[in-house]
Amino acid sequence: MHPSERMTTAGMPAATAQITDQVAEAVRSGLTSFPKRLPPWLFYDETGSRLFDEITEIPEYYLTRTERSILAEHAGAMIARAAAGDRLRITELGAGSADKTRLLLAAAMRRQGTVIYEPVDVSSGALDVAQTRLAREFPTIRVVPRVMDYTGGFYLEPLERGERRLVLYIGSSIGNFEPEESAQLLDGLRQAVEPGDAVLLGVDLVKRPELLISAYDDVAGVTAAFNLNLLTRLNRELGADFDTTAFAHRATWNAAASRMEMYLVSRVPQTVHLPALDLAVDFGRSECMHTENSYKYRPGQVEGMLVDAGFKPNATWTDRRGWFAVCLARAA
Ligand code: AVI
Repeated sequence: MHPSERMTTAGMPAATAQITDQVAEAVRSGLTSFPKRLPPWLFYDETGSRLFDEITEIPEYYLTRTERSILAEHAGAMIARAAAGDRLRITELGAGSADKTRLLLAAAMRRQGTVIYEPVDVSSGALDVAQTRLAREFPTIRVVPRVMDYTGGFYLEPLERGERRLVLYIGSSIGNFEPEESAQLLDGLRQAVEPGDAVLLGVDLVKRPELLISAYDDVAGVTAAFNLNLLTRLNRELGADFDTTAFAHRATWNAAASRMEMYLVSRVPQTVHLPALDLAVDFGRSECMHTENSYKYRPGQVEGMLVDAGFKPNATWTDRRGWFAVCLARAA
């Protein structure tokens, strides 16, 4: 069912009703907090996922392009190091980055002829798309999708004899979690894998604030549309009456916390109604509602996070400008 068809929760399939409840709870708690906030996972409805794909192509958003260049140059070495003589099974957290994953899968196929690829995502739709695309491109690949909300913990299928697992967490996705959440995620991952298994983590590095700010506030306004789409989603799913023209997109660099922050700023004093939550919310002029943090790391910082979680860093690759890092570590 398309989300726009969700008028009420009565009679809906249980899974859909549950997702709507999760949205309702997050929105109620965020809009009744001070300062107001909405969680970044709300960005990714159908339109938001499409807008994010567009963001990865805009000139200012260097992240995807830079990480892809690192993978294009070093995929063979990454796979060889991770495999350490064994057959690799590749597990990826999030199925959205299949485009870059392809470079690693191709390197694994060259090395071992075939590969078991387990994309893990909360959305079965995203997994279906990844599976169809990859099966077309790599006829001998075995794609085994897993629908799982890995932020709540991991369950990974046991390996077969002679196999070693490489878990991919690329695309700077870890940067959207708070430090304690990312530490928890890496701890959970360490507990779910076997000693000797590997993780490949892609992270964005600290750089000049102008570069960071334009990556999150592009001239064409794609990131603004991505941010504002959150309000359109609440209008559709919760019957809210957000006027998207009455809010502005803002992206700021918080040097002390080492993160980009995104906000929706109320242009005027206004009251928004959310009938599904039986809630009316007042916004003052220029009041900021926080929608995302995107952490940027210093060289060596991510290796430290991996060590704290029980991994042993093996190698780190960066681009020539030192803008992005891909770090391989092994479960100790
Ligand atoms: C998905 N995530 C890594 C993106 C980022 O850069 O934090 C989401 C994004 N937000 C604005 N532009 C892109």
